[in-house]
Amino acid sequence: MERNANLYTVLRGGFPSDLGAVAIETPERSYRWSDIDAISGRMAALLHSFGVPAGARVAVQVEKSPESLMLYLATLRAGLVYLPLNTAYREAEVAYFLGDAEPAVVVCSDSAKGWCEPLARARGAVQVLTLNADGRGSLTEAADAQEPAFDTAHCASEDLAAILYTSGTTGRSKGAMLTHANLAANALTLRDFWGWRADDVLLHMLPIFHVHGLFVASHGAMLAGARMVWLPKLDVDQALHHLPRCTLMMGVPTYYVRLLSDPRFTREVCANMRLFISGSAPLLVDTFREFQDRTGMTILERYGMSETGMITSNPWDPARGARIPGTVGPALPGETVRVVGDSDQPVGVGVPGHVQVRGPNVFAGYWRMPEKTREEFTADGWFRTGDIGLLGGEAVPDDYLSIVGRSKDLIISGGYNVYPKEIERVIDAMPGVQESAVIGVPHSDFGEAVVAVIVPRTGAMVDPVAIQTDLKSALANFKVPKKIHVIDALPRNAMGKVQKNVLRQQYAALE
Ligand code: MCA
Ligand code: AMP
Repeated sequence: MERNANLYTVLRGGFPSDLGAVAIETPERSYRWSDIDAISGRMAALLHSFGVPAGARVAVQVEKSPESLMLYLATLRAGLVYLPLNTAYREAEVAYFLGDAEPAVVVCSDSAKGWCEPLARARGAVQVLTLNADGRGSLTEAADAQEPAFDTAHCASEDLAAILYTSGTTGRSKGAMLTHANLAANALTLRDFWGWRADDVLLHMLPIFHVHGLFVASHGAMLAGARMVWLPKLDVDQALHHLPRCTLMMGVPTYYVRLLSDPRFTREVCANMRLFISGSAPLLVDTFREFQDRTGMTILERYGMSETGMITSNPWDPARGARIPGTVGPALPGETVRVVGDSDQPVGVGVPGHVQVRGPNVFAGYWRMPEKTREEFTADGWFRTGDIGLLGGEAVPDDYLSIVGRSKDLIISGGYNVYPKEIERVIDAMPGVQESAVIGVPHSDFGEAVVAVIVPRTGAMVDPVAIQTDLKSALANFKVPKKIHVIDALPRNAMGKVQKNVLRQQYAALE
């Protein structure tokens, strides 16, 4: 029989021989490596007992807890497909994901069960379970009655492990299908490229419904057999408390901006740290330099996507090269990156173009969107990232990539992606609104902030505060514009296209 490509088997291979050692530490309690095996085993046995077929989806919208990580591992072990959902998503957003992915099992918090269960059942879910921030709920209660030993399901490399929804430029989210082999390839590469060690202690403060916190951070620690200090979210006080005994931290740029804004964040606090990693959004060169001045340490910036996991990274090992601010480093081993013009022909070094990638990490396509999948790949198999970048440049090695823009209309706010079209559609449907344009403007904390510019219908009055309130009930909070401007007409070019660059300049001064 072919070797078991189940990602859990790969991760399990990294656990230390002493399974009694602490694997995850929260402010309240610790979990040993043997607990990961046992708790994920009991949960996998429970999922298995539902009799749903291999490849069925398990959709999860819960607060971060060690048990929510175990649920992810259990889903892998049972041969099912994990579908994590941002806890900020509102009912209408969740309804879309459940309708599109048709999960057999849905896990939500007790407080959301009232609205989530009918939605899930109406879309074919056979089981709706709960898991709360304290790790309790009907899921853990039922799992406790199962045996801890569970034979991890046999998977082929191309079997799906997870579907991650990433918004589309049309405003309709697409499910990126990631296989066991995609995730394993990226995790093993990063373990070596970042020099993960068994004695590392990772400060884990990222949410685990996205690639960064769920895959990049957790997989790395598990593969290295390294301990995680597990906090529910970014909390600067907690970070300052735990950093002195940690060696590694990952965050979106906002995490570093917030640490630097606290004078207690000093060289002494970081004395035990060996690596700070930033990604998901551009790290400003000013933040990079201020961090160096304050701590004596150099942030490592890397670049990735939901569809691909990590693509490029500045080196950890100085023998491989320097960490250069404003760049995201060379392609990771085993991957190839190219920068091309509009006709997919590579452009020269130092010339900006579309970034494309190829490698074992690149996803298997968008869930039930074969047409969209075809569009996003070139005829010879390169994935179009939608980012604009350049290789090399002044005082930068030729294989280092810099991200200089995006061809996709995307705002990244505090590491969360916001697609203007989705918000414009909701605003445009509101009474009194003729049309709208949603843009991103520079923001000192979130990197970019969402701003809406609205044109009322002739004779109508629109109230920005009322619009913001209505948007909050329809959309996740991070998508709601921090500011709304009402104007008479949107600037358009000769082709009639809205000139968002003009609006971005005009409304840049948000703060
Ligand atoms: C919270 N708010 C936000 C955001 N987060 N608004 C805009 N952008 C955000 N990211 C809202 C809150 O709902 C609240 O609204 C107000 O802003 C202030 O909230 P605050 O308490 O400051 O927020 P927080 O709870 O501290 O969260 C900020 C955060 C969080 C810690 C930066 O957003 C975060 O953890 N971001 C990480 C995202 C991430 O993991 N991305 C990885 C994607 P109100 O005042 O109205 O109540 S994976 C990826 O991109 C790829 C693959 C990659 O390369 O990694
Ligand atoms: P998502 O697939 O939703 O997780 O978002 C992926 C996008 O985040 C990429 O296509 C980039 O636009 C952006 N991104 C991730 N890392 C970086 C980085 N280090 N610098 C600039 N943009 C980044």
